Parts: sequence; C-alpha cells; structure tokens
Amino acid sequence: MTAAPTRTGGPTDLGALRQLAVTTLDANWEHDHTVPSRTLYPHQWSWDSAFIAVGLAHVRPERAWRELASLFRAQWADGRVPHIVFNPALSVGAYFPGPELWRSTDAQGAPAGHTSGLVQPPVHALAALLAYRRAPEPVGLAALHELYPALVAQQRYLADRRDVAGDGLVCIVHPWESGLDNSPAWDDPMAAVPAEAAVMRAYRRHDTAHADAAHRPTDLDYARYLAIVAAYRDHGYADRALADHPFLVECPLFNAAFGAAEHALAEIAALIGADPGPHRVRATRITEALVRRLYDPATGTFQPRDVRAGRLLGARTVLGLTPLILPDLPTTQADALVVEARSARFGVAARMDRPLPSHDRTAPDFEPLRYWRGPSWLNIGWLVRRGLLAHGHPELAAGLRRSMIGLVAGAGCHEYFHPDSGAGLGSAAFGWTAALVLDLLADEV
Ligand code: 2M8
Repeated sequence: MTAAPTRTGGPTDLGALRQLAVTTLDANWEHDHTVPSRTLYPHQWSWDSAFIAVGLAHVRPERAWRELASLFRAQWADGRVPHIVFNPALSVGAYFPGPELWRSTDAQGAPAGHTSGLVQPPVHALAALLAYRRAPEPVGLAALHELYPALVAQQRYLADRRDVAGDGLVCIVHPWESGLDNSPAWDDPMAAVPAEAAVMRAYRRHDTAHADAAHRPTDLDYARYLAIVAAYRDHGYADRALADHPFLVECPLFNAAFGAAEHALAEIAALIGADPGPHRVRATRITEALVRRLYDPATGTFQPRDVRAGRLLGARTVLGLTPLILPDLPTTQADALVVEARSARFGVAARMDRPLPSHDRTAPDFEPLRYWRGPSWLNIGWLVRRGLLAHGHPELAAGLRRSMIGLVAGAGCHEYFHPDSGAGLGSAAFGWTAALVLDLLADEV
C-alpha cells in the first residue's frame, strides 16, 4: 500500500500513516479528553472533541465515549455546550484567553469548573451517531442513551436562545463560534466592532508564542475578539440582551451542523426507542430556513447573514459549501454547490491537483498561510466529502478523500496545510487531523 508522494517528513505507506494518527491521538489524550494540541490548545475544545470521537471510535472506542461524556459534563443549565472546557491542572497562561477572562463561574447556570461562554458548531450528534456505527455494542448503545438528552438540550438552547432574527436559524455571537475564527467571511462585521490593537499590550498572547505570528490573527483582530467576549460576558452570557450585541451572524456551516444534528438525532432516537418524528420535522424546517435566508441565487452558494446590518456577507469562503452535509438540501442548491466546489475557487475534482482551500483561491484577499484565510483543513474537507457522497458525487468525494490522505501522508498530522504545496502548518500533532484521517482511511472511497 503506497500513499501519495511524501512532501516533508510524512509517512510513506498507509499502515505507517494509520500508526502516526493513533500515536498522535494517544499523545494528546488527557485523562478524559483529547487536547487539540499540547502546545497551542492544551484544554478541551467542543467541536474538536466531536471530530476526535469519530476517529477514536476506530481504535479506542471506549475513549470516544469518554471524550463526548467529559465535554457534556461541562454543559450549562441552559443547554449550551461551552467551546472550551479548561483543565484546572494547567497553569494560568497555558492558553489565552484563559478562565480569568471568561469568568464563567460568575454566570448563572454555568458548571463548577471553568469554561468559556461561547459555543461551536453542533457536530456532536453526528459524531455520536458515526461513533456508534463504528463501535456499536455494547458500550455504544448505552452511551447513546446517556448522551441523547444532553444532545437534545444542546439543540434546544440554540433554537430557543440563539434565533435572534426569529426565522429559524441560529446566530453566532463571536467569530470563535464559527470555528473558522479568522475567515474573511467575518471581516465586515468585525470591522464594525470598536476596538484598538493597543489594548493587546495589556495581555500576553499565547498563540504567537507557539505559532508564526504571520499565520495567526492580528492584534487588532484579537482586540475585537476580546471586546465581543467582554460584551457577552458583562451581560452574564444571557442571550436575551443580544439585540445590542456587537457581532450577530447566521453562519452557513453552523446552521448546516444544526440541521445535520436533527437528522442524526432522529437516527439516534430510533436506535434508543425514542421518537424520531420531532427531529425530522425540525431538520426539515432548518434546511428550509437555511435556503430561505442564506442561499444567494446570484452567486450560487450560501453566504453568512449579518443580522445587525440585515444583509448577506459577500466573501465566498468554504463555509458556503458545507450545507451539502444536509441530506434534504434541495437539488437546485446541491447542484449549485457542486458547481461552486468544482470551480477554480475551490478546485474539487476526481483528481485534485491542490488541496481544498478555506477561502476562494481566486479572491484578492486569499492568504495561503494565514489561519482560515486560505489554508486547507481536514475537518472542512471531511464535511464536504460527506456532503458530496450524500448528494450522489462519489467520484468527487473520492478525489477529495485522496487529496486529504495525501496531505497527511505528505506532511504528518498538522493542524492545517498550505493550499498549494500541501506543506504542514500550525500545530504539528493535531487531534482532529489524526482522528479524521483514521476515518478516511477506514472508508473505501
Ligand atoms: C481555533 O480556535 C481557537 C479559539 O477557539 C484559537 O484560535 O485559539 C480554531 O481553529 C477552532 O476551530 C478550533 O476548535 C480551536 C482548537 O483547535 O482552534
């Protein structure tokens, strides 16, 4: 078995690649969860844990369930699943911004341990379903029984507290909630957030000590990130005050995950003897709302909606392709997304000559090295590949799969990859890259 040609230091055959992925996951395991990276992200992150559970199910199924269980132990009383669960054993300064900035324990309904107050795309129900399919009995079914009420509460929080516009979609209140923190998609709403880069003189950024500052968000970005956190925190992370919040966006990926979660919950409900009907109804409504509010017929893709400004945001990022994960996406939109995916902007093909970028590679603000503004990430490719399979494009899905496996074979389990050369960037031993390559390797196409 020979993988794609090695670029720099990656394993040369698929057996070695699988072993590297397992070793990476083992090295990042921390008592009841997996850290995304020992250096850059040493705590537990919400959507990372979901992707990681999918990979763990192949090799350490018991850990897959512990991963999800530990995350949901930090769920707030209102149902929100925090995007970071802080490990109390780590020193202050192990990550910025740490517990002293979030002050979650002052907020109503927060758990006893420190967390952030934000959320991330709800890919956990999908992850739990996939983990169960890989590792069904006997632990899997019991784990689904345990997780189901928490997954339902997670969805209820989003539906009841975050539908700021009242039209069936979830609003994210911070770019960090999108998971694609520094995407050009957020440039316009971020520019409207008042902040001065100079405030960062009062803090010590942790990320730029472990990664090249030229690849990371700027100090002005961070000043705005902190201003948005402060606005939310100073209202006790209560969502009833959101009308005046400085950042309110309906994100296509977040809402596609929100809809995919209802599809997954319908299947989980059927497995554990609960009623799948309400999940199916909600899934249909979410897909309809997504098409109604975020599909732009002029561009043939999905665009985020700036709820404060009342308009769609123009950047054509990879976020727009992700509604493909919805099995009930109408043919008109699914076909348009396949055209967009195959275009020179994203280059998805049965034989891909370059990785799937995170931003339109023909755009003037495409940056091949900077975080989420061009580089290729495995979790996004993994989602898009699932969407291509769901909508009847196995040859494109296979091309994307080969491209992703080739990236890790070429460079190792990096956090992200150069969108032209495939060189490894960011953290060199990254959790979801290891997990998702295991999942890709286990599939035939
Ligand atoms: C990145 O986000 C964190 C903030 O949450 C950071 O930049 O410090 C993103 O890539 C996000 O999607 C990811 O979950 C997190 C941990 O891997 O890192």
